[in-house]
Amino acid sequence: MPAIRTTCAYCGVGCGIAAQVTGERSVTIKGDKRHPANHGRLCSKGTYLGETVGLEGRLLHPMIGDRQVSWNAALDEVAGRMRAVIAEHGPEAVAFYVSGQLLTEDYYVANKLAKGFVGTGNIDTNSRLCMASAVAAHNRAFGEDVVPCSYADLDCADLVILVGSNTAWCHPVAWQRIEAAREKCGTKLVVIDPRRTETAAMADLHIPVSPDGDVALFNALLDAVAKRGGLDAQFMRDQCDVPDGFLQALSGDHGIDPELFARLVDLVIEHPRTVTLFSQGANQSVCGTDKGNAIINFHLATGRINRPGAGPFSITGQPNAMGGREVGGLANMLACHLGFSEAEREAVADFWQAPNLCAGPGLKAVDLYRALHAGRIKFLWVMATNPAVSMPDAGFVREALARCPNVIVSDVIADTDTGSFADVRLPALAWGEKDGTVTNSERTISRQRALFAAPGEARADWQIICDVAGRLGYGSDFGFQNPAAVFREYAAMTRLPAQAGKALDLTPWADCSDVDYDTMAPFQWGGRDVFKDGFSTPNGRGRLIAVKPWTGNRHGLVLNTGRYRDQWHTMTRTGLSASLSKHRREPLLEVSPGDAERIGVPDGGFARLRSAQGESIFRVAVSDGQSQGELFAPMHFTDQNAGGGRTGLVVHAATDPVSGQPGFKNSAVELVPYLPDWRAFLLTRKPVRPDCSYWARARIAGGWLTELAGDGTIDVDALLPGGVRREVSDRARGMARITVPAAAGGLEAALYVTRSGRLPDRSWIERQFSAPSAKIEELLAGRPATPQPDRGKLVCVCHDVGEKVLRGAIEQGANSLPKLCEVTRAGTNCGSCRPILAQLLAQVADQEKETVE
Ligand SMILES: Nc1nc2c(c(=O)[nH]1)N[C@H]1C(S)=C(S)[C@@H](COP(=O)(O)OP(=O)(O)OC[C@H]3O[C@@H](n4cnc5c(=O)[nH]c(N)nc54)[C@H](O)[C@@H]3O)O[C@H]1N2
Ligand SMILES: Nc1nc2c(c(=O)[nH]1)N[C@H]1C(S)=C(S)[C@@H](COP(=O)(O)OP(=O)(O)OC[C@H]3O[C@@H](n4cnc5c(=O)[nH]c(N)nc54)[C@H](O)[C@@H]3O)O[C@H]1N2
Ligand code: SF4
Ligand SMILES: [Mo]
Repeated sequence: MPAIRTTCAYCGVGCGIAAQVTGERSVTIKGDKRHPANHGRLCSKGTYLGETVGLEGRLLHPMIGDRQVSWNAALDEVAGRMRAVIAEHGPEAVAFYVSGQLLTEDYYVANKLAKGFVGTGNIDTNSRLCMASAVAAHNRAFGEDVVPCSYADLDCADLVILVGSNTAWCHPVAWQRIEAAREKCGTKLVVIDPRRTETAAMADLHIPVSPDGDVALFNALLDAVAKRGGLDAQFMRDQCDVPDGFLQALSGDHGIDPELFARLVDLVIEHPRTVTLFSQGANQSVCGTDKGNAIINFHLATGRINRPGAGPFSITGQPNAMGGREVGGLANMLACHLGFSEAEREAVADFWQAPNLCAGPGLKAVDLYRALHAGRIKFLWVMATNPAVSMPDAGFVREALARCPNVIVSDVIADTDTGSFADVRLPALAWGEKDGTVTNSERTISRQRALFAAPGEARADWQIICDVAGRLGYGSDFGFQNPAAVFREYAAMTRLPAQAGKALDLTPWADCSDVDYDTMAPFQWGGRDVFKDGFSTPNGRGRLIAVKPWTGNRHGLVLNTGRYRDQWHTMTRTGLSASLSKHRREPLLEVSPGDAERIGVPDGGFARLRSAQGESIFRVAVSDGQSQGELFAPMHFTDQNAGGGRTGLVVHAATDPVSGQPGFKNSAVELVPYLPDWRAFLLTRKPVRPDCSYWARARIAGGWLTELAGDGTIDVDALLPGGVRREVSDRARGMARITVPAAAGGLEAALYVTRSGRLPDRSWIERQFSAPSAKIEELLAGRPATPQPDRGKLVCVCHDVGEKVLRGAIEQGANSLPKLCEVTRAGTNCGSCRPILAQLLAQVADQEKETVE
């Protein structure tokens, strides 16, 4: 069988994949060399997609409560509940909360149903948590939500500035492109991030900006560049609207180490071809829209836009965040880049022949859940997102979900934190089964194609929505036969923005055949110079926006949150992969050495993180990448895989006044040490959900590794499966090592507990667990009889190479990245560990320098 060309399930880079189906639910994944986003490259998450396509944990049948029902019964139930709420409370009591992980076709019909037929503006998306500030900044500056850059600009820029973007972890293939440009053309790299991330450690210049200090920084940068004659006066005069006194009002006050700031200004003056790539450190802020405009101002005023290698480049998170923005999935947009003016409403009503077009914008996510909590919304349909985890102040959101009398959840996974609040759960097709289009960060539309038959009774999201629409009496408006039919209608609808002078125009696809759609090759709408004939504003000019530095409160500890390299969001799919689970196994709270000392939380210990919203326990990781007063926690962990590490419970729900996007990266918090009575780890074949104050579970080869900590006595019987046990314990030290041998000679389970001592090395025990026979005596001793070579901390997941092995190779002369990769094979597959390899090289070189001196 030939490989099927499709698109990665994860980030907004939107890499093409060539998938070779090898069995009923198995597939070999390779990068698609012909795809313009990646030219064959993939990161770790894309590479290991094959480990996540099994049916483990899938929701395969419609469920009302805990009862499996037929599709007819489930759809009747959903439509019946919705009709009853509309009849009694009006359409505005109905809300949809959707996701950038839907395909464009799903998104299009959801938006059409909500805004045109149910008549509620209350359809918002998790893109509110992600891209809303960039959208608002684009609309203010360009008159349309358009990203004026392409990945190819990264190849030919002289200077790349990353603002609030951990690109090496979150957009790894875009990062590989930046790396290649640096190697080939000497492109300079600046990273603006409060943390020294792996991305920042690789930069020519890292600016550890204070949380939300970006507007001040970019205003000051523009001021300094202006003073050094770096403005493009002609571009400003001919193509921009500049508010009166704009330049004079810029303050030179940047709050950065003056030496670092001077280096930044020099780099900018010396390198006119500049791309500023920004993501959540910019967007997820109470001043996120202003940050976006401060960045765009800099590009407009210096003419660093609409030319190769230059522009403000907002990079999207989810695979189809962009498609959702295009069809109009945000509550404050109507459809297809149109807003709610009388003329726009009329055009849309006419196009859809909509009986109930909503009157105006609906509620944005945070307000939507407030209305749910207050009982104003009585019906909520959640699709392809997990708000019980990912919304800020998630405890409040859980209360709101619990109060709502009608919660419908469409998901691919049976047990999710949000699903536990559902009255009806609908099984959707997952990546590898669904079929449609996505748009990536650079406006390239690609096909996601099905690799496998639909499992169980799962159905496509667009189909489920149309099925419900039919039951509401709108069958003829939602009678699409396939995703191609939805795409044709959407493409036809883009004549409305095109007629309104906007760039979004897919009308050539309006009458494509099913075959055209099936064979669609990736294409970029708007082209590389989308604004070459002017911006989308009424007068065609770009707008500089006067933005003021953020002056919020800055004392006490603040919590910054974000992502791990190898996990995706709430881990429903990446958490299934043993390879991806190696990188970070627990929710770590990263604390600066000074704060750790002051608060008394040692590395590897535990701490309780508290805020006005809620609290959770984390494992502490002392990190010199953190600045004093700033903590970092991952967003990924959920009730399904951890007790503790629940970041969303702690984050505040303050939002940007323009975009409504939450400020996930700057919450006031407190930290107190937590000293458990005991600590333990457990290896089991089946997943466990222990009852103790802290636990976190990770997938390993052959089963699960669970870390635990708690008070009182540990309930061994609740943790271990039945069967013969072998045990070694030392009551005085509160130490126990228990194994459950398997009949066939392997290991069924093992538990290691201590009250005050050290726990043994996990990696050796883990290997025993996946081996066909286990050395039970050695397992009870907690170590191998003959000492094993210590490979050090795992660095390369793909080729299983540890830090000590790498250091050894460097000392043996593999003193450059290519050499080190060649000798050890590390970094030669997905490339995600290459930043760490580079850091190791630099560290060893520094150490050698010190010894010589
Ligand atoms: N591995 C992985 N990749 C992903 C995802 C994933 O879950 N896992 N999710 C995808 C999605 S949906 C998204 S939105 C993207 C997000 O991609 P990124 O935006 O790169 O990821 P984050 O870790 O959320 O945050 C980026 C950085 O912002 C910094 N930051 C915090 N506050 C500030 C500030 O005030 N100013 C500045 N300049 N920086 C600040 C943080 O320290 C952090 O390093 O990743 C996508 N890719
Ligand atoms: N603290 C903190 N919180 C954050 C962030 C942060 O940086 N810090 N970042 C925010 C950002 S940028 C984002 S994008 C969000 C992401 O947060 P979420 O969207 O809540 O996270 P996911 O785990 O991606 O949720 C997707 C859900 O849809 C299911 N699913 C997957 N594919 C399909 C499908 O095809 N159809 C259906 N119906 N379901 C499917 C998955 O099983 C999963 O339950 O989190 C936000 N929350
Ligand atoms: S960079 Fe990685 S996660 Fe993102 S699309 Fe490409 S392979 Fe997928
Ligand atoms: Mo996102």
